[in-house]
Amino acid sequence: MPFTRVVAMAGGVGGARLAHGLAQCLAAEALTVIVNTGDDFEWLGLTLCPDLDTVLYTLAGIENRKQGWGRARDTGHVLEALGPLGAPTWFHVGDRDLATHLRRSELLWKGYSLTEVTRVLAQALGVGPRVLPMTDDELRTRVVTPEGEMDFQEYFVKRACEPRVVGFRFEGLETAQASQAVLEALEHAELVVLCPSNPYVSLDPILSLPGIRERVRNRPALAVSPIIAGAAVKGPAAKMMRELGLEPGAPEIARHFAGTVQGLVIDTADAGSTAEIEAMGLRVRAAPSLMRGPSGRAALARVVLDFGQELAGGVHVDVGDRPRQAA
Ligand code: FO1
Repeated sequence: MPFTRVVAMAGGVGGARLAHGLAQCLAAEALTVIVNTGDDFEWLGLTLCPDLDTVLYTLAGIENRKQGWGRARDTGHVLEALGPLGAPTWFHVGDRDLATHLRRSELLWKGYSLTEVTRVLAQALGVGPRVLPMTDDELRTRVVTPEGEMDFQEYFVKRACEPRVVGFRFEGLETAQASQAVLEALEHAELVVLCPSNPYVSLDPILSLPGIRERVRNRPALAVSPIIAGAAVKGPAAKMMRELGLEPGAPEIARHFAGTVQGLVIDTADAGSTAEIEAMGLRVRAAPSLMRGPSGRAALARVVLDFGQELAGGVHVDVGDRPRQAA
């Protein structure tokens, strides 16, 4: 029997790619993707949700493949015109991408929740799986550095991840609540997948919301390591780990998620760490995890679903590709 209720948790590019792989293997209504909103920020008065957009564009097949974020075939006329007007131009918003930010901000101004707005955008873009922001409240990831705290996008884009990381703070965590839709999806999940996103700034904001980690613990759940042979496929995860005094590698990712998930998918390059990770009480599956192109995403998704089936202790699940429904 195929899975009918899989919940994936994702940040930006790596998470979006595995979500797309899962979408190729599951019926659209069988997949819910819960997305980090800790990277969200205000840009020229508009609300930008970079991880939500990366997931939406990737599931819609309209992402900029080279960058992983932003839209394919975008142009930069607005940004070019903004410079001489004295506006900040370090965050590269393309013209087509801007349309998403305008529409989202308009609907938020009208009083719709981020969950509702995301549903509208997903439908408009032809995205089949359900995409949920982790919360409708404001929670912002702040990066703690020796220079002081900074907004995530200031650290990530403006400063190109150069400042040394001392820690992270999720501003708003005292009051933010996971949305009802997120809590319900987790309660009914047959399998929870922590996608290969940055553990500290993409997945931890989601897992830190009240009620989320407990629900994940109570379901069959696995994580996919974003670190291959000591390096991050994309982004600053490995650099952050070194600066936090941790050794970048699959065992450290295992330590981070032990107690939350029961299984870890690691790259075949890290298969030598299997025994060390198993000693932490986790089950391990080694597989090629680089996700080259849509077929590489689907291949990793099949491994994840097969392993998930084993963790769920169920009978064999058919995890073969299904014909794609949307673009
Ligand atoms: N990342 C960059 O490295 N530089 C950019 O100028 C940039 C612009 C941008 C615009 C829209 C969007 O949705 C994402 C954008 N990103 C950019 C990516 C974003 O900062 C990161 O993907 C995440 O926040 C980390 O997951």
